[in-house]
Amino acid sequence: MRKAVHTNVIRSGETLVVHGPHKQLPHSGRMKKDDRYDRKERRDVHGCIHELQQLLRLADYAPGDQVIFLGDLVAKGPDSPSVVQLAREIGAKTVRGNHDYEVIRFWEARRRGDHAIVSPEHAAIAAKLSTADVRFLGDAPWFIEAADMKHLFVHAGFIPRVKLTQQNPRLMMNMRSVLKDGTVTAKSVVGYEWAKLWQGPHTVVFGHDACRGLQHFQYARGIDTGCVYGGRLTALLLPENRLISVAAKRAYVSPRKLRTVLCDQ
Ligand SMILES: [Mn+2]
Repeated sequence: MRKAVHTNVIRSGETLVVHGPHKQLPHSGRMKKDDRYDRKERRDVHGCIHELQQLLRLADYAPGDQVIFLGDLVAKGPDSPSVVQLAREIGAKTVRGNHDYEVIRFWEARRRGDHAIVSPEHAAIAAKLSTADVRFLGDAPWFIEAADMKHLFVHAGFIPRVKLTQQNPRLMMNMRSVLKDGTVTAKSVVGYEWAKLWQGPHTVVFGHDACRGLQHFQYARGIDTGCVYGGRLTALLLPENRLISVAAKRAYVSPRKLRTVLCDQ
């Protein structure tokens, strides 16, 4: 049974919208300071619709709860269009993931009559999404700030000791590590976790790093637990600050690929 206290809803009046790859300045979807919310759940879904539905049930989701995805709703998994459709139906928000970006880039180029070089997988997903689905992904900001709760939500990460207004959008979708000489890289299991070096004051919740899995540092939490590789789909419930997860039904992409493509780089 649902707890009666969970009844408030976030307003999204100040969410900024960013279209396309040509914008160099980062933008955020900032929520009003007086917004209230009960619980937020966030995750890298990668088309795993079955696990997403199961996780929402486990979270005791009910209309009025605000769900925030950490990007990469699409690609790799079995049913990307259903995931985007479900996200829209429940009034969720999402930040932009690197795979979402590829799909949007292809869709927008095609609409302009241009060509965009993307993988066949991303092109196929773009063809299957409705216009409303693509707009939902295309409207996603690079990051979302919940000012009242001191949390930031981003797909991959932020460069430590760099102001939010000077963060690089491409890195926000792709970065994983910082090398000893300060170089920021998309590689995993080299150098340091960027999250370890992040000094707040916001606590950042992020995905994208399935190779490292759960990360819990003073001011950052990584919750990509590799569902699409046969791991788990994880959500962080706020304000309880509680992790919940469900096991993947199966590995949709070989776990060996996770190791060779990401971890061993
Ligand atoms: Mn990603």
